[in-house]
Amino acid sequence: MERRILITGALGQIGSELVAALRERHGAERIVASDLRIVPLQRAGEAAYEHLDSTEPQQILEVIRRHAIGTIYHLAALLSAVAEERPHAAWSINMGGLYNVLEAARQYRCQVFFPSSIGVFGPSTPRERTPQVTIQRPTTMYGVTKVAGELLCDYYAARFGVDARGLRLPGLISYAAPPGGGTTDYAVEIFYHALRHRQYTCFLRPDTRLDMMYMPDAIGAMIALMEADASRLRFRNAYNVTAMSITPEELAAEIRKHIPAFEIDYQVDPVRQSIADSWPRSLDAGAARDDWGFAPRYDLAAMTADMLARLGERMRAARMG
Ligand code: NAD
Ligand code: AKB
Repeated sequence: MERRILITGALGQIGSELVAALRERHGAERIVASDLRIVPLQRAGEAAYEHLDSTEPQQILEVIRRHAIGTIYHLAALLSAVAEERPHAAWSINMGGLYNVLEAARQYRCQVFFPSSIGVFGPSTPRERTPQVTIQRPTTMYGVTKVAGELLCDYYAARFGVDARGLRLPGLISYAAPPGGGTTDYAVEIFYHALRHRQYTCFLRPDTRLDMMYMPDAIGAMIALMEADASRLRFRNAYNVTAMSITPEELAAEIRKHIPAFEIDYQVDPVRQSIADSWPRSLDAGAARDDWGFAPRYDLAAMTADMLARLGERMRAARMG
C-alpha cells in the first residue's frame, strides 16, 4: 500500500490550498490534514483530519503510526510578526515542532517538506538578487528559527538519511484563507480592502520592495521539489524561489487598472517595517530553476487579475449565503 501524506498546520494560508492540491493529485484517501485548531464536523469525501499539536512528539508518532504516513509537509509555525510578539512561543513551536517531526521522520523513514522563508536573510545579506548561498544572519526570532530549521533538516538528511527538502518562500498571495500574521500580509489584505472599501491603509512604506509569489505557483513548487529526483538536488534546505519583486505602491497601481477608484494610504508599523527592511528586495531563484525546473506562471499583472476575479467571486458567493 502507498503510504499516506500528513500536513501539519493544514488550516493555515498554505495548508488550506495544499491539502486540496494533494487530494486532487493522490486521492483524498491518501491525505491526512492536521492542525492545532479544531475543525467542525468532517464532510464525506474530504481528507482525514487529526487534531495535532506539533510540539507534542507522542501525538505526531501516534498519527504517523495510525495512518501509515510516508511524507510530512510540516507547515505548523508562527509567522514573522507574531513570532516577534511571542518569541518564546515561536522558538517552541517553530523549532520544537520541527525537531519532533524530524525525529518521527527518522524513526518511520518519512520524507519531510520544510517551508523556509526569505526571513532567513538579514541586514548583512546582499539585498538585490540575493544568491542561493550567501550570508544568513537574520535579526528576527522567525528568521533565527528558519535558519536553524534549514540546518536541522540538512543535519537529519546527512546524519540519518531523512529525505528532508525545503523552499525559501517569499510572501505568498492567495484568496482561500487569510494570512497568519506575517510581514508580507499587506499584499493579501490589500485585495480584500480594494474589493470591499476601495481603500487600504498599508502598514509598510510605499517603496518597500519584497519578493512575492501567487499561491498556485507556491503549491506547484512544493510538489515539484518533493517529487524531484534526489540526485539532482544540490541544496535540499532550502531553495530560493520567487515570482515577483514588488512594492505596495506598485501593487496598488496594478489594482487601480481594475478598480480605478482604489486609494491607498500609509500608517507605518515600525516593527513590521524594520523586519521588511532587513529582508531581500529580490531573490535569485536560479538554482531552483536549474536543479528541478522551477518556473512560476504568475507575474504581478496575471496574479492581480486572477486574485481580483476569484476573491470577488468568493465575496459575492458569501454575500448570497
Ligand atoms: P498560517 O499562520 O496561515 O498557518 C499556520 C497553521 O499552523 C495555523 O493553522 C495554526 O493553527 C497552525 N499551528 C500553529 N501552532 C501549531 C502547533 N503547535 N501544532 C499544530 N499546528 C499549529 O501559516 P502559513 O502562511 O500557512 O505558513 C505555513 C508555513 O509556511 C510556515 O512554516 C511559514 O513560516 C511558512 N511560510 C509561509 C509564507 C507565507 O507567505 N504564507 C512564506 C514563507 C514561509
Ligand atoms: C512572513 O511575512 O512572515 C511570511 C514570510 C515571508 O515568511 N509571509
